[in-house]
Amino acid sequence: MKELGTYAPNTWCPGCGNFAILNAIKSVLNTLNAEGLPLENVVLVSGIGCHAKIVDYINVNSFYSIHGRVFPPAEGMKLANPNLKVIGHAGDGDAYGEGLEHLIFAAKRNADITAIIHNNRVYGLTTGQYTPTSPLGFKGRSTPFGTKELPINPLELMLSSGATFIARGTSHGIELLKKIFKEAILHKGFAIVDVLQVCVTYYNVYEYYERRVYELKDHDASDYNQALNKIRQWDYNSDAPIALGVFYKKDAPTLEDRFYKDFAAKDNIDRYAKIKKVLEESI
Ligand SMILES: Cc1ncc(C[n+]2csc(CCOP(=O)(O)OP(=O)(O)O)c2C)c(N)n1
Ligand code: SF4
Ligand SMILES: [Mg+2]
Repeated sequence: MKELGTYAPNTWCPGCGNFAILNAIKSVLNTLNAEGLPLENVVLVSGIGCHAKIVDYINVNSFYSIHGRVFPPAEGMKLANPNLKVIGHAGDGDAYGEGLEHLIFAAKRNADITAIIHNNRVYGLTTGQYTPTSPLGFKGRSTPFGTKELPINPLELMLSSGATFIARGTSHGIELLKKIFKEAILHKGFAIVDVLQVCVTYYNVYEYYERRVYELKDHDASDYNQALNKIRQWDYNSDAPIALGVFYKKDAPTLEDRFYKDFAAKDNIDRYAKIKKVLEESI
């Protein structure tokens, strides 16, 4: 396995589910590299949170953004250089809280990027506050008597927003995670993978997941209604079975396809020069 490690000391808690995501993504990048993807064409983008440190631990190009803003820079990079594989690592607080509108717009535009959500259903870095996917009654630093609100189902929201690849994995199923990550990264269009990542320190639901998860079988991921039914089966609050795998997959024009089509070279001007000229003229 090619060395993708860095000099940065790892500061995650022992047993944190982020380790599985780190190992899975490193393994997938190595596989893709062996299959012809130059690693210099990969950019990882992160927000702020425990999850975000992942970009410090992988030796490829990366961009540390700010909390809630993983996807605007990721979209910009892909638009500016469509040869890149841009992978955004966001937390649940990051993507489903403060950055929710950016996530919806990335899905709506079908930007050709991958979103990996480290969904531990808690604000880990800031020591245990509730997030949009914490269950009703969640007791944490900001809600000592338990939350009084239901969680959102982020994948249902993604389906209705236009995401063209929607999947779920867990941090204790690394082989499935690798399979899903690879498929998500190779998907042309906006791909989101919600990873139920266990935070052993502030919300350890390892056993809860162990008892409920199952892998999707005989599921037609091209069927919107089947995807919706499976996504709705567990609402991030109930005790229902939790499906893992690819819920939905669709081919559709991407933001970049549409953008570059308008600037297609009808003359000898290079497409980047042409875009620059149009932008300059519009200022
Ligand atoms: C713009 C901005 N808003 C809020 C914060 C404070 N903040 C930093 S990390 C964080 C929560 C992180 O939770 P999550 O995104 O779920 O990541 P985790 O630590 O659980 O991986 C918050 C609220 C910040 N640093 N910047
Ligand atoms: S606080 Fe939770 S998410 Fe953060 S490193 Fe520790 S176990 Fe992982
Ligand atoms: Mg979190």
